[in-house]
Amino acid sequence: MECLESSRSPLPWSGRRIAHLDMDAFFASVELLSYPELRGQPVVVGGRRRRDPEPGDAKRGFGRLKDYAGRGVATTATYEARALGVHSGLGLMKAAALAPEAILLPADFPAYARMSRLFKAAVAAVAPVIEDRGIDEIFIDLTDVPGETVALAQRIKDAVGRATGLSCSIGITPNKLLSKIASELQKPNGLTVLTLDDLATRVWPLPCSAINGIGPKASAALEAMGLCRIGQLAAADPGALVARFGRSYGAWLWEAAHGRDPRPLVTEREVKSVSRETTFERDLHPRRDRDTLTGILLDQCQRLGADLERKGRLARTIGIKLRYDTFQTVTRDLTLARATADPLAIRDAARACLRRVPLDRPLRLLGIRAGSLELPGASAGEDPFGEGAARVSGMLLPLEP
Ligand code: TTP
Ligand code: MG
Ligand code: MG
Repeated sequence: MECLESSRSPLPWSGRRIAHLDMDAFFASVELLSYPELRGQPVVVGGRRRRDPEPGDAKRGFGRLKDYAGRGVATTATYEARALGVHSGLGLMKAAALAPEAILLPADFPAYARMSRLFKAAVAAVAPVIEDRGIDEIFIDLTDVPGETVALAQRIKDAVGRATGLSCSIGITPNKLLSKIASELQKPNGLTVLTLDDLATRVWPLPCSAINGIGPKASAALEAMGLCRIGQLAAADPGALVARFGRSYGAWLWEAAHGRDPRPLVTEREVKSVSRETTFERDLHPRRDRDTLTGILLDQCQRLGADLERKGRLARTIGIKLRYDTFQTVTRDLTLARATADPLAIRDAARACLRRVPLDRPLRLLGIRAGSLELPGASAGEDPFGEGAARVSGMLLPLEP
């Protein structure tokens, strides 16, 4: 409580009004636009990629989860399927045990990308300061947009609905951290406005894992310290958090629990880097789990390459981030002779970085980052380090928390 007082600003919005918008059951909802007859039913998206229709498909009808055999996972599920326990990341065979009659649809990524562009354009027409957070979510800075907060949020939801036929959930608070929490609170089709005065009643009762950036491992470690709820984390001794989680993450945990987050929105024009990172379900050892780690790295490189392509940028620097089982985090980066969006070139650079960090402890997180982004052709012909040469720098990268 004491801490809450000290963070309270005389302005109800601490000067800022930040929205987080996240589409509801996004992939599944896009599918329902094509198959309205499935509305109200449990529907799961996942498994094989979409193929061209074959003769007899129409007669066979929709596939059911119970008929699925394989190692695919659910990418998402309608809220009707979630009520039966199906969620993103769940193996489809396990999902079939919970919801055998649920309809299984293959993913159609180009369709989701199209809808993603449409909803973002619709929001931009109402409020132009947007940070793109991925296929189905954005932050919107409403500070300078005229209008009462709830009415404005409703206008944005209506604009998204008109442009796509889809529903979304919006959270509006003084910062990105709280808005990301708020948008989840009343899903689907939610509209949640919180001020710092609501912190104790609406945020502190939530589990620590409700904070974006506190994954399963960190929340387990917090739980072991007796800190299960955000309110308990806020009341914890910040020194003990730093001792357990390191100076940067420990201090961030405490600030986050107090609802403090000064980060500005990073708008498209200002994108200086793109990154992908994975926190593992269990700690992975660089030697014993080498194959798994190699697979994860390659997957990240492919995703990063696709991110760059989508943004129409090439990267001049590639960085890696590792977090050890101790929560200590190290980063390395490398400046390339030639800007690239090629996943294999990104992988080679990441491997060169990895050779420069100690790999003797289990890892809980691996991330890669593409920085010094430029437009294709921006440095054509210029190759200060010679063909294929790369300059390695040991600088610590300020990667996102
Ligand atoms: P989310 O916004 O996390 O989930 P969602 O939109 O399906 O549902 P919610 O209403 O809770 O927001 O993810 C957006 C899309 O990203 C989701 O529709 C499918 C895809 N996705 C995956 O492919 N794998 C995953 O593990 C997750 C979480 C999402
Ligand atoms: Mg969503
Ligand atoms: Mg999302």
